[in-house]
Amino acid sequence: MRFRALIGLGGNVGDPRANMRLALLAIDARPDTDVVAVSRLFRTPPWGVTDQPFFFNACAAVETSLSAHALLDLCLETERSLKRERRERWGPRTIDLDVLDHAGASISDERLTLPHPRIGERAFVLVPLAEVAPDFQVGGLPVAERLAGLDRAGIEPASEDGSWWRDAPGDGVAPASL
Ligand code: A4P
Ligand code: MG
Repeated sequence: MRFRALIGLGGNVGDPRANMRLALLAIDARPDTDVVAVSRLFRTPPWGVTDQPFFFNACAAVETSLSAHALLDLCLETERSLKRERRERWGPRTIDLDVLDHAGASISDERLTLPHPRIGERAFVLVPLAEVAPDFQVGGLPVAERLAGLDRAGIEPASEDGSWWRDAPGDGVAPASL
């Protein structure tokens, strides 16, 4: 059984683009999961706690045989691997990988909430999400309509297209090292 799932990526410490790229390459390299669409990379003003550096954000659509919880575990493991790798080698780095959707499932347990509860109020999620899943419903409205009511000031594309994770500098860094 293959499921369609949506993942939100973000980071604001060190080299978020490089970390997001490594995360997507590692996920795509797995036999059970294919990355089928990636948004452009966006530079986004910090939301929530505003006294921190700008973020980079993107969204990806994947096809996976993993359950929602197994996909969450993959995201958390990938985050941990990148943080550990980067902390040892190059100083502080961080990356966040959120499961935004897993085949439309509604889940609410101590580990996982789906759909991700705060998508609807976050332009830094909705702007990239609109590129990979424009019809995805957030609180009963398609992403594009949901975005219409939100402040997207300061959110700017940081890549030409959705291929930034395949052709970025650093080729030769083996995702298998994760
Ligand atoms: N968890 C439950 N449901 C999910 C889900 N659907 N996806 C649990 C992922 N995780 C889920 O996650 C903590 C726990 O949530 C996980 O272990 C999992 O079991 P976390 O991402 O470490 O939580 P957090 O970061 O403390 O909380 P929160 O509110 O999710 O923060 P975010 O979403 O990470 O926000 N501004 C901009 N411009 N761009 C950003 O990316 N990000 C944040 C942090 C703040 N401001 C930002 C951005
Ligand atoms: Mg999070």
